[in-house]
Amino acid sequence: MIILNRRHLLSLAGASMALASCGQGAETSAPKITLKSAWMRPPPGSRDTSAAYLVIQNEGGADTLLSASSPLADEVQMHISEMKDDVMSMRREDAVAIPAHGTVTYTPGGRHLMVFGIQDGVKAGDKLTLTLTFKRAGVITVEGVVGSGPS
Ligand SMILES: [Cu+2]
Repeated sequence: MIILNRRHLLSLAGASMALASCGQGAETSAPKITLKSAWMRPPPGSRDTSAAYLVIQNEGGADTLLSASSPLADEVQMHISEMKDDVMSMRREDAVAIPAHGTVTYTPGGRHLMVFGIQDGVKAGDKLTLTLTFKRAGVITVEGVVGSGPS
């Protein structure tokens, strides 16, 4: 015989209610995505290429990041840096899985958004707008900064 104390019984009741309210369960429930901590390094010298970073937080079902863009640049690509035979290299990702109830972090040394064709005069302190398109959640925009880290 299994004896549960009152506290366990209450938490079990809470869990089953939460499952019931999910309806179809975590796999098929709608993604609930929040973008935060967006920033981009100022393009060095006369170059018009840089890298941008952000945190993709998902409190719902699984989704897929399909593309990114910014009004201050011609093109934004999803990239990932990898260490292979002591050499750091990067490759483009066409789609990035966003797990259910998970977080995907774009940070220096790992995943980054490669920003091409940055407009002249973009400098530290400027506002950064990034627009990400997800398979299920659609288009989501986040405001950030140009600088040495998230504001
Ligand atoms: Cu890159």
